[in-house]
Amino acid sequence: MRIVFDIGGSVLVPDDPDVDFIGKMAYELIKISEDHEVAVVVGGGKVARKYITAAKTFTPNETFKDYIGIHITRANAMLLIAALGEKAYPFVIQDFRKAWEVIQLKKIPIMGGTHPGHTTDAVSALLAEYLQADLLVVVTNVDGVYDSDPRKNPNAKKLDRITFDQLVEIAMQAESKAGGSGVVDALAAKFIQRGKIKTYIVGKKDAYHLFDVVKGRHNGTVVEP
Ligand code: U5P
Repeated sequence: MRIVFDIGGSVLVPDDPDVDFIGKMAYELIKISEDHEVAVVVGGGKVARKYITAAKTFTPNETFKDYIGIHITRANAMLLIAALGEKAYPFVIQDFRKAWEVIQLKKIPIMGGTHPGHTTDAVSALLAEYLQADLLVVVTNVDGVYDSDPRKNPNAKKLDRITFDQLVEIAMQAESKAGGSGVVDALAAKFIQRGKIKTYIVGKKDAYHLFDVVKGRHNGTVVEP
């Protein structure tokens, strides 16, 4: 299989870099890459948001702030590259076509952000579409997609299986309420729907055994037709 991983920045770097987690995930990714083609997109998370908030003091320019966010995603990507050692291409990839080229070299391409105006969720979905990936695995702070925000609603129910259309619907609702229900952002959901990309949305706990996750053994949400 060809598999794209979308690793949330706050999963990798909650406050400080989670060195233990990054090491374990790198180990799993290397194991997976023995049987599959692997590409990874890393987010900026909380650190990016702290920098963007700080920059608000000095500029109202949203595009400028997105560029700051992109820099943070690339710093996080460098950490994963360090953990993957020889198996990773040593530069953060900025172009989907280059990611394809790196896969042909039997190395793992690691991306962060690409252009202002979206998040790394959207980058992951586009990369998966471009590479015609068999599977997109999204690792987020919440352990799957819920019918409402589990951090606010104790009765929120996790959805084991949803369709592409349901994903878009839930992502749009979550975005309009500016709350996280563990779902990818609305633009990414649209790309997943457009590309008909089979997607697993899982939490950090599952990410410790990514090797099992790609085999379908996880507690997250499956998104399929
Ligand atoms: N960002 C972009 N373009 C990208 C990826 C990220 O502008 O392709 C910026 C956004 O401001 C985003 C921030 O909120 O970096 C951190 O990325 P993420 O962790 O939200 O994906």
